[in-house]
Amino acid sequence: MSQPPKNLQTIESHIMNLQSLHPNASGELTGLLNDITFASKVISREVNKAGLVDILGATGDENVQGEQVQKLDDYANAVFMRCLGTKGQVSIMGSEEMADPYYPDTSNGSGNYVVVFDPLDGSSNIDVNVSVGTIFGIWKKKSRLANIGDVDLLQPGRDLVAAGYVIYGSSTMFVYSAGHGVHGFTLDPSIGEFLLSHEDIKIPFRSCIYSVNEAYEPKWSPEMRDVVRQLKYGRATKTTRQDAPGKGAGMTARYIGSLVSDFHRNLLKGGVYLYPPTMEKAEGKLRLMCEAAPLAYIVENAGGYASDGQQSILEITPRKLHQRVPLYIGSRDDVLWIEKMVSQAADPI
Ligand code: P6P
Repeated sequence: MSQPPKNLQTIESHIMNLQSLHPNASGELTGLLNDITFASKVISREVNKAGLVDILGATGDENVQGEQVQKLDDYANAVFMRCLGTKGQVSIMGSEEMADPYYPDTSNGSGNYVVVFDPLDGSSNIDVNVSVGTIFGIWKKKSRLANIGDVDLLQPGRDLVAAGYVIYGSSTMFVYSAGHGVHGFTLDPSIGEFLLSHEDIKIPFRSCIYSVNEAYEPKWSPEMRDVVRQLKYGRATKTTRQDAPGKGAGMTARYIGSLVSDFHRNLLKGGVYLYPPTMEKAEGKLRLMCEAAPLAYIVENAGGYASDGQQSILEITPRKLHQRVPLYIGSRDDVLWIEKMVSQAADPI
């Protein structure tokens, strides 16, 4: 007989405990977070049987990003659309899979919340059985319901009230923060519950891992080439990395090509993920609202930092829903150093 897990706390009870920190809370955010955990269980079931049924491969359509839409992308987006805001809490939904925002019916609720999500990031990896993920951010609307619009949607990450991601890997994990630490829950499929497995996650101050697609090196700026060279050979401004035993002066490289997977590993072990701009993509590839800002909120609540090379990701007010940004995210010491190297090159005086 296996021993019962020491801590049988479900994510629902954890979220309820957080709600008790806010005596005036209406319970709407709690309900919304529970909607998201339910949606991720439904998506997890489908992702984990991919390959067994005809849900692999592309639909033949292109999304607003000009990328091939995978069947599971569509499915995951539909699940989020159907499961979120069941009590009228959500007045605007933005999805990486939809060109325009969606305005749900709020007649039976307050419409207090705005949710932006990437329903299935890294989905091109599904066909080769690599982990993929969901990323979400939750803001509070600023206007009266009658005047809902871009001022409510295009908010900086600094104003997030909660954010999180789900990683569909060797196990399905739900990691979130509502401003009181970062907590990870692992799905026990036998009971259909997310159980607390990583309480109060803190990212190591220094990295021992760097994650970047080095195939683009010829298209980077000279200072970015120097940054990655120093990550390999050891930073000129640092002594040998005592915190990376056996790694000598530099770090080890890990790049899965699935942002949630690379981010999650770096969060737990200490690492820095880089998606620099290139000559073709001056703004980088990753989306500010549905990828960079939610993960920046998570990493800052875990003691890390996220930058676009000039400023904190959380300080950027989006110009548009699908705005892209360069992204450097992970262990605080290394991301601050990268931001210094990049901003000095941009403004050498
Ligand atoms: P590249 C997946 O398409 C994604 O948005 C992230 O999940 C991933 O980190 C990145 O793009 C990979 O991009 O250009 O290295 O293939």
